[in-house]
Amino acid sequence: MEIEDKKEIDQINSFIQSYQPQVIGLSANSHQYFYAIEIAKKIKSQFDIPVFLGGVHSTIRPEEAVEEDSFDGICVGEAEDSLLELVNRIEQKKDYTDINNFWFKRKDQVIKNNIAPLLIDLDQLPFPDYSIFKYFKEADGGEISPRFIFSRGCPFNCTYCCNHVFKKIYSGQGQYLRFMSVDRAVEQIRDFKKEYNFKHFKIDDDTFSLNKDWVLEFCDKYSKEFDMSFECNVRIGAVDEETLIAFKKAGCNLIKVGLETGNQDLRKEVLGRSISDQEVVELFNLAKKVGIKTFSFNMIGIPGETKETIQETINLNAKIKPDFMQVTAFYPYPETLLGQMCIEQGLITKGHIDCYMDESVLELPDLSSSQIKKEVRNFTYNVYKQYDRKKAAKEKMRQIKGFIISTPFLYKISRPIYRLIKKI
Ligand code: B12
Ligand code: SF4
Repeated sequence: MEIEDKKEIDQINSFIQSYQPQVIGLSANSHQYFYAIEIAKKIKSQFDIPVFLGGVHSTIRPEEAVEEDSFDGICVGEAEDSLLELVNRIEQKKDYTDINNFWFKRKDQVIKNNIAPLLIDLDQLPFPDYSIFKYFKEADGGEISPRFIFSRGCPFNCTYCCNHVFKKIYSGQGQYLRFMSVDRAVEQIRDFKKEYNFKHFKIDDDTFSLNKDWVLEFCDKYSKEFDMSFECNVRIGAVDEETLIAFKKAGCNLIKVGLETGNQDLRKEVLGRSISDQEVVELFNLAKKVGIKTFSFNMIGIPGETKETIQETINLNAKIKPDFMQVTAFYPYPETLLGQMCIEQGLITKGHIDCYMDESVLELPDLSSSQIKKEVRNFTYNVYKQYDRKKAAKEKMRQIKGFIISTPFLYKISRPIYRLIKKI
């Protein structure tokens, strides 16, 4: 991948020149990994500063990341303490190649340090310093919608998700699923509210509804102090009516739910999610009854997918009528069970892709990657078509507009035509 936007790398360079850091850290998931390499290479070509990589990709693929020369070291796993140790040692000009969680390549040798035990008491973590992000600085005084995370981990083992991979990496290193205390969570919101002006926030926990007692206590304490709305992720089967009522009272106005596929067998056998269609319908009905908006996450192009199973996903969405939908092409994340299965079955025909929304890297026996892309693009329209012609028409217009904007020739001729139509 090439950094196309020269402005972006110029910005990075001028920031480095003015800030004069002694160390640079990059964080990347698997989609961002190649971009991180490009950025590291550009930095290394101009500055003599050590660059480290951390985040999801170096955690699940350390053997690959450590071989990359543009990184001076890579980090495996959660690293609040280890990163602090690293920067302290760099500041003191001491050797840092024995620090937990870090891997280094020195000459032909790879130094693999141990993973430190997981931090169990999340209350010990300082609050994130959002002020370092330009976005928050600029938004200050205006309106922002911050994201909070109050727990780490997930007890489920969906085959396409990285959680079972993280669990394996951390096995024997302490309890994987951890929650900060409710008081600390509320304090974090309070602390942030002192600095920034916001009326709505997002809770990004993998599955916020997991611990019912925690959630009920949170809703109670939060609503006594704040009058702001929020949205969160919930898992079907891990949320009940009492919790949804408490959510509503506390200000939750949107729950986001992973539906993934409308075919029950694929959901269970391929994705590892033992959730019935009945449970899906019940949860969406319940949310409607309680007065909370809904959002469904869907994937197209999972192994075993056919035109018929896509139609089932469309039908199930048309039945539950979510207020918002997201559909993406399934991506086989490295080291996940489903990712491995795709490799074993020879389904992966493309390497890295830049677009993680509608591009598929798979060729399935019953669906080509271009068919998957087409189905992803038409999904929302196909759902609305079944019950709301106005929304379907709006979605079609959005698609046409997107197509024109992404086709330079059409975009060029569309503007004079548009002006002409407006005059008439
Ligand atoms: C919040 C979240 C989001 C938010 C991001 C909000 C934001 N502005 O950052 C939203 C909803 C937008 C999002 C979108 C997507 N996400 Co997401 N997301 C998460 C989630 C739930 C939590 C991530 C997080 O912030 N954790 C808290 C931080 C503190 O933890 P951390 O990132 O692991 O960082 C620790 C260590 O990794 C390390 N570390 C991290 N960086 C660095 C850097 C250095 C230098 C060092 C030393 C250490 C270090 O230290 C940190 C503290 O311990 C994870 C699930 C998870 N359990 O991780 C998925 C996850 C990261 N997302 C994932 C995916 C697939 C996506 C999407 C592609 C989904 C989609 N198709 O739309 C998009 C891609 C977005 C993009 N730009 O690339 C995958 C990534 C899989 C992979 N192999 O890359 C994950 C792992 C979930 C999964 N399915 O398995 N996501
Ligand atoms: S419930 Fe969600 S976060 Fe948990 S393993 Fe499944 S997909 Fe991942």
